[in-house]
Amino acid sequence: MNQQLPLFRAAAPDDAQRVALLNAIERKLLWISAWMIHHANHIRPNRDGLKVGGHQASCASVISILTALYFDILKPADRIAIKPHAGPVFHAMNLLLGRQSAERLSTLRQFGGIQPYPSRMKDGGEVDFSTGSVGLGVALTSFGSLVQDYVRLKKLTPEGLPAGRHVAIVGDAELDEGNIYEALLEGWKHDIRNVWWVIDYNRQSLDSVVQDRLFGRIEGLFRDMGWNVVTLKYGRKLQAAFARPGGESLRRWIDDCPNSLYAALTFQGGAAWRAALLAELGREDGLRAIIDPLSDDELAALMNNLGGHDIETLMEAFRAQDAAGDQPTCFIAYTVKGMGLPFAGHKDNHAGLMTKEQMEVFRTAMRIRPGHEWDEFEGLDFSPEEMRGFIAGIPFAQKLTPQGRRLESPKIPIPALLPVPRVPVGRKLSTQAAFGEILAGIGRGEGEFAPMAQRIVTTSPDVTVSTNLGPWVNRRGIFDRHLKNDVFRDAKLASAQRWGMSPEGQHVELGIAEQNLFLVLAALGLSDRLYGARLLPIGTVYDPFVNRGLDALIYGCYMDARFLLVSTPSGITLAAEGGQHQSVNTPLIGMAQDRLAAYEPAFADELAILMRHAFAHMQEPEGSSVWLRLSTRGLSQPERPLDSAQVIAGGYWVTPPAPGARIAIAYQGPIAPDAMAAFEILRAEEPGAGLLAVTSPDRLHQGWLESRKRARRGPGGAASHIEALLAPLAPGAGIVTLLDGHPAALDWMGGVRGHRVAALGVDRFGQGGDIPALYAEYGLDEAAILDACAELLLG
Ligand SMILES: Cc1ncc(C[n+]2csc(CCOP(=O)(O)OP(=O)(O)O)c2C)c(N)n1
Ligand SMILES: [Mg+2]
Repeated sequence: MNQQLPLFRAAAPDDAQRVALLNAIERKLLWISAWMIHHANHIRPNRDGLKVGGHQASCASVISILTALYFDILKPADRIAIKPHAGPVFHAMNLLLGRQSAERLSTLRQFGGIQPYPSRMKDGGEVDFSTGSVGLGVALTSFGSLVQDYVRLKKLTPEGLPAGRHVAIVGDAELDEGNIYEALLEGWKHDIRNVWWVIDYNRQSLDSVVQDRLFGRIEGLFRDMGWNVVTLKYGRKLQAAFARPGGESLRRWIDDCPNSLYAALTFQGGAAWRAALLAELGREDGLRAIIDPLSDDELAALMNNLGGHDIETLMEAFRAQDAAGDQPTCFIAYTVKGMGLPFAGHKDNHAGLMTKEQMEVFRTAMRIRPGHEWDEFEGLDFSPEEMRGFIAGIPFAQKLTPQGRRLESPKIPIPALLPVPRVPVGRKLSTQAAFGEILAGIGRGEGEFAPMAQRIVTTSPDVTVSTNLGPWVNRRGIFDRHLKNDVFRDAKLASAQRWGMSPEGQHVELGIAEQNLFLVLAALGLSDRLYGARLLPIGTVYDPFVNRGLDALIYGCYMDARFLLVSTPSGITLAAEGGQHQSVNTPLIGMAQDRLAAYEPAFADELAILMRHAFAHMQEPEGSSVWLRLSTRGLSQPERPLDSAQVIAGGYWVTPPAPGARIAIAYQGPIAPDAMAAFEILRAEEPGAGLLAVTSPDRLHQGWLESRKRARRGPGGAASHIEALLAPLAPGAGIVTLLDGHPAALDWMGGVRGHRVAALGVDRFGQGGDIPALYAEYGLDEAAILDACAELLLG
C-alpha cells in the first residue's frame, strides 16, 4: 500500500478554532453544491423534459480538499484548475468569498447561467482555467507555471505582482488520459516548479470502481518525473485508532481491503462495517475495544475518516509542503465519492441525484430552514459575522490587484507593414519559407519592430527547423530556466542552428506531443490575463498533426487564448513525403472552429498581410487566434498591388469577371499555378471568366453566415464579402472551386447566390508521388479543372 505521511505535529491551540470554522465551511459547501444541483433538477421548471444533471457525488468527494486549499492555503496569485464535475463547489466557494451571488447559483446549467463545468469565458473572472475535457486543465497548470516563469524571468510582469503557484484538483480517473503523461514528461524537461496536483482519490470513475493495483504504478510515475508524492490515506480519527492496541490489525485490514468492498461497505453504512470487521477480526480483543463502544453512525464515520476528508490532515500536509520548497508535488488524497450523501461509495453514483425525500432528510441534518437554502451561513454554529470575519482574513480573500484576479496588459504596437521577402527574378518561394523569412526579419528587432520582437514567443513540438522557425531561433535563442550552452557551437562544429538555451531565449522547444503544443499555446495566449504580461505566441506544427492535438487546440480557443498557429506542410502538395503526412480535413476544422480565424495564403505578399493581421487581431478584445495553413511548394511570386482588406476578408479577384460572366474559377492555396494555367485556356473561350483567389473559406463563410443573420433581423444590413465578390456573375453561372483539402470547404459557395459549383479537392488519403502525378490522380490538375469548367458551361 501507499506510503503514509509521518504523523503531523499536533495542531496549535489557535488552530482549533480555525478547524471548527473550516468544518463549518465544509458543511456549507456540501449543502450549497448539492442544493444547486437539486434545485436545477427538481425545483426549477423543466421545459424540455430532459435531465438537467450534475454530479453531487463528485462534488461531495472534494469538499474538504477544496476547503483546506481555498480557505487556508491558496494565495490570490495562485492559478487553479478544478476537476470539472466539482464546478458547483467552486461556485459555492465564491459565494462564501463574496465573489458570487446566490441568485446566480440558482442558474446552474440554465441558458445564460452558470456552466456545468467551470468556464473562463462564461463564468467570469474567478475561473483561471476552464475544465471539462478531463486531463487538459490538469496538464495546463504545468504549462501555466512554465509561462509564468518565462514572463517573470524576462521581467515582463507588472512590478510588485507576486508569482503564484499552479494547482490542479484532479479526479483520479483523469489520470487515465495520456495527455497527463505527455505533460509530466515535458514538465520534467523544463524543470517546472511550484505546481501541485491534488488527486481526489475516490477510486471511482464514471462507470465503476477503479482497479486496486493502479495507484502504486501512478505514484512511481510521478516520482520518476521528479515530483514529490504525498499520500494522505488516513485521517486523525483512524490514526488515533491505529495507535491503540489492536489498531494495527485494523490498519492492515483496511490496507488490504479491495476498493470495491470498501466502497460497498461505505454505501451500506455502520452495521455492515461492524459485521465485516467482526467476521474478520472479531477474535482480536483490541479491535473489539475500539469498535464496540461506537454506535453504527460513529463506526461509519471512523471507517470513512480518510485523509482527503480530514481538514486537519489536509491543512497540515499542505502547510508542510508550502514551507518545503518549490518541487512539483502530487498529493494523493484518499476520499469517498459522495461522502456525506446517501449514495456515498455506491459504484453507480457518478451521475446520481438525491431524491426529493433524501434531500429533505439532508436539509434537516444541515439545519436549513425552507426559504433559506441559498443563505451562505445558514444552519451553522457560528454567526454570519463570525464566518465573514474569518473569511475576510484568509489569504485567498485578499485582492491581487484592485481589478481582481483577472489581469490586463497593454497592446503591443504592430507596424503597418511586415518585411515582405524580396524574391530575385526566377526564384520561387513557398509560403512556409516566406513565413521563416518574415519572422526572421521581425526577429532583427530593429526600429519599430523592436516591441513586437520582444513579445513574440515561438514554440514547436520538435518541428522547429522543419517548419522554418530556424532563422528566428538563431536570432532570439531558446528559452530555458537555466543557462545551457550549445555544445556543437562551443566545439566549433558546423551547424545551421544555434541551440543555446537561456532565460532570455524566446523559443520554447517541445518534444513531439501535439497536445502539449496546444496547451503551451493556450497558456502563452492567456499570459496577459493570468500574469499581466502580453505575449504574441506562435506555434508551428505539421498540418496533419493538428488533428493529434485537436482537443487541446479546441480547449485553448474555448478559453479565448490568443495565438498564431502555423501549420505546414499541408495537403497532398507535400508530394513525395506522402501518405500520413498529407492532411485532408484541416480546412474544414478551420471553418468549424470558433475563435480561430483560419487562412491559407498562396503567395508571400498575402502571407505578410495575414501575419500582420494576426498579430493585431490576436490583441483585439473582439479578435481571436489565427491559423495559417502553409505549404512547401515554391511558387513564382507576382509583383502587384494587393488590397489587404480583401485578403483578410477571405478572397479577391485576380481577374475580375465581366458583368454577367458565365463562369469563374476559385482556387485556394498552392494550387494557384495550376488554376492560373487552366484559367488562361478557359479565358480564350470565355473572355468574361473570372479567377478568384480564396485566402480563407473560413472568413468568407463566417461573413456570409453573419450577413444572413443580419438579413433575418431586418433589411438594410451590409452584404458579406463573398456576396459582393460573386455579384457580377450571371445568375446560374458556374464556379469551379479547388483546394488541396476536402472539397466541402468551398462547395457551399453555390448557396450564396444560387450558382452551380463543381468542387474539386481531396477526399481520399494521400500518398507519395510528385505533384503532376498526385494532382492528376486527385483531380486537381489543369485537365481536371478544364473538365469541370466544361461540365458547368455545358450545363
Ligand atoms: C475527455 C473526457 N472524456 C470523458 C468524459 C466524461 N467523464 C466525465 S467525468 C468522468 C469520470 C471522472 O472520474 P474521476 O476523474 O475519478 O472524477 P470523480 O467524479 O470520481 O471525482 C468521465 C469519464 C470527459 N468529461 N472528458
Ligand atoms: Mg474518481
